[in-house]
Amino acid sequence: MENQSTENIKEISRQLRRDIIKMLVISQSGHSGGPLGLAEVFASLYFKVLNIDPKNPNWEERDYFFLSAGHLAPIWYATLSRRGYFPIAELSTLRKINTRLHGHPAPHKTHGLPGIEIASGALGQGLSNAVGVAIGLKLDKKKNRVFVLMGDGELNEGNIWESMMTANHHSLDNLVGIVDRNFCQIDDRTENVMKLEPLADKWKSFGWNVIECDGHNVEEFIFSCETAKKMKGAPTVILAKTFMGNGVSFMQDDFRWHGVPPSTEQGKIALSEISQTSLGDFIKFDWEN
Ligand SMILES: Cc1ncc(C[n+]2csc(CCOP(=O)(O)OP(=O)(O)O)c2C)c(N)n1
Ligand SMILES: [Mg+2]
Repeated sequence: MENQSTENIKEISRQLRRDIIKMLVISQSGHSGGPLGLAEVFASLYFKVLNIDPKNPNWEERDYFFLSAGHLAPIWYATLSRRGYFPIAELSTLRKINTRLHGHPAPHKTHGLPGIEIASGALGQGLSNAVGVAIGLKLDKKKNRVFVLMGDGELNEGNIWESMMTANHHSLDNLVGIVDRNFCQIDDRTENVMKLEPLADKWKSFGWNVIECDGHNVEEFIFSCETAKKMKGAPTVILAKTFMGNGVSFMQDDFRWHGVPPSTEQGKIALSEISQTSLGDFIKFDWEN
């Protein structure tokens, strides 16, 4: 497990946002809003919380991570490369022909990336995948944990609620769900498309422990994960409040940025708003100084 300080994790979060903007400006295709809103969550998971070994992605003792909402791939790709799963320069191949950085994630064995266990993109399936693995680990008396990240709009999928029941039925205290609670989805605010509130009460009524936190506050999010790990007898969900497009003023909290990339001009502004870090960019545009 990497054990970075919270200050370093904040620095890494800024770098991940820069990476996302650059990947999307280059590809001119892909999702901006959700990925930008998850920089602190991914930096905290991969640089503090998860028990993983990037040099040995299939390590038997690893914690499993599933990205159920596969369209959030750009933040996962940026994080995996910064954590050492594959070369950082490869980020410039997002959505290109023959890339391993597909629009939606694919596992290594099907020309995807190391660290990706299963394909996602069809919403609603990741929690079922995670429940299956968590049951298997329990049967094998293993200590590995299973983390799964879902979008809030994704919770409209009925499949999610079936696996919520299953996780409770099997007392899966080795399972941690994380919901990206940004109140936005593909074409409107979540509460206009399909009302989710009172969301915490719904998870509780399905037998889950519920932790609510600020998904942009690294200390709070890490504390929530550590608390979730200690819970016994039932699965835990972390409802992480985030803002779509966080860090870029003209994208912030605006569902219209769900699935479009910034133009070059917009990318320039975005990068100027996301401060430089000391970690180093994978590409410098000619308009950067
Ligand atoms: C089964 C299925 N239905 C519909 C879609 C199309 N779709 C992609 S993302 C999305 C909205 C997801 O909302 P949310 O999980 O909140 O993600 P965010 O907009 O916050 O990034 C939809 C409906 C899909 N990918 N899979
Ligand atoms: Mg959402």
